Amino acid sequence: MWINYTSYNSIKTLLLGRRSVIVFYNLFKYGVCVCIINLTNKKMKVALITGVTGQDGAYLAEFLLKKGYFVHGIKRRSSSFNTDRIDHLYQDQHEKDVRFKLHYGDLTDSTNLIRIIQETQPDEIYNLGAMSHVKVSFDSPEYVANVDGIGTLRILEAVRILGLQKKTRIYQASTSELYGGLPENKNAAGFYDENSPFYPRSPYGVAKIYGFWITKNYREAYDMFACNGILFNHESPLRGETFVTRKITRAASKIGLGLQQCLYLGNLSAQRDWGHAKDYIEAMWLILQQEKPEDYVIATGVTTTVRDFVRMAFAELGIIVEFSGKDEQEKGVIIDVDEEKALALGLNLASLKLGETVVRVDPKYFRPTEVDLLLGDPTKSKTKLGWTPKYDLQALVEDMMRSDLNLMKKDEYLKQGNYQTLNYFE
Ligand code: NAP
Ligand code: G4F
Repeated sequence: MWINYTSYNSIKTLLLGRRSVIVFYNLFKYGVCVCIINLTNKKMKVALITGVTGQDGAYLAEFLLKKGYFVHGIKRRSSSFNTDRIDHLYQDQHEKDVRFKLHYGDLTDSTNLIRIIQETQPDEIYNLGAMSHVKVSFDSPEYVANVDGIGTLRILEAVRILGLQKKTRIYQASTSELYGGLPENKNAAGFYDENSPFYPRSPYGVAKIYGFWITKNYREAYDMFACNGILFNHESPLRGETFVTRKITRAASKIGLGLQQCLYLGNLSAQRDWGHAKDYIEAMWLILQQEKPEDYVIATGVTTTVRDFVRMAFAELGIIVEFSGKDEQEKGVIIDVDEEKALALGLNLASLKLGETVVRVDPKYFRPTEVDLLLGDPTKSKTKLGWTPKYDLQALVEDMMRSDLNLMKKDEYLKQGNYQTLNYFE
């Protein structure tokens, strides 16, 4: 009100023709004040992240905090600490200016979600919580339907019940698993894009397809700002240890350090479009900053076999692996060693012999139905969102290997000191 009042007075003075220079000066001064006040009083945006303890949740929380958001995260109650990935962000809640708060919750619990959303009044919700392992979804299909499918509905309904449709924007973590890798469903250029048909091949994919459509339906039915990010595989040093890339980078590091003999994998010929999670969480944010709610494919546009990922990971240590044999008999053997590279990393590869087998196939990792190939077309996200990923596959492998080698070196030191270390084999 005082802004209007002062502007009114200044204009009146101007019209009355008294000391017009001073009046202009006043108007300018007040203009500057208004700008400064507007900038400093600009309301802090509030985000709520489900799945904040996961790979993407951790990177997204850090990203939003850097952008000045107040970030609320939902974590599940567990019998031991499950916040490793976000502990560096967490503040003592008694301190001033705390901008990161965790709430106990679960996507299977509507009342809990309604209460958290009511308390936090978020401008943006990122629904990243999920049972996200495709192979495990064959073991617990009902649970995955409840969390990944109906969980999405619970978030959307909570926002509607609370009358927040016009305030709260919702990001739904959809997935390239929706496409199922059927060759005939690719576009003319050989990619999956926003218009490619879906054909999910796992209970996870089927649950996620419900999440996709219910998000789209609520957008159309209730005019909500609810969007799907159809994200292709994205990895990082924070990737869960049982996903194939992390399993490989951890095992390669251990083998290089002499802490493990052999890595057992499933389908080596599967092809994935692998990007870096740090790039992908930025795309999530961009999707919610647009004028209109829409769905976007986030991908690199390059696909690689599991076999080649193995080669790239070992090569980071100076270990050259080649594959021979077929199907279950296929194996990865050391054919060369770059001693200089290894030494520069502080590795002594003397115990590794040429011809030694370091990768074997174990059919227990095969899936009842497999997605053979994924390759996404990021044209829309690059042109409309202005999304520009910083990592290519080589940079991703380097980042993961650097991190896992450091991690495993800690185990090596502990072992040398006769302390016990854990294996965490799957
Ligand atoms: P992630 O590392 O497995 O994290 C999943 C998160 O969901 C964890 O915080 C987990 O909590 C939480 N969660 C699991 N069950 C829950 C429940 N019942 N209620 C509330 N939270 C629950 O997965 P991510 O790689 O970060 O992926 C994030 C999202 O993107 C997921 O929805 C995933 O399906 C989807 N997505 C991932 C990719 C990818 O390549 N990474 C690609 C496309 C889509 P705990 O820590 O307690 O287990
Ligand atoms: O690393 P993965 O388990 O990832 P998958 O199944 O592609 O799913 C991931 O990406 C999806 C996006 O497309 C997400 F929606 C989902 O939440 C998850 O993040 O397996 C990748 C490929 C598969 O073809 C699998 O059969 O690697 C093959 N693979 C071969 N050996 C293996 C293994 N996968 C795992 N996890 N472990 C193995 O030993």
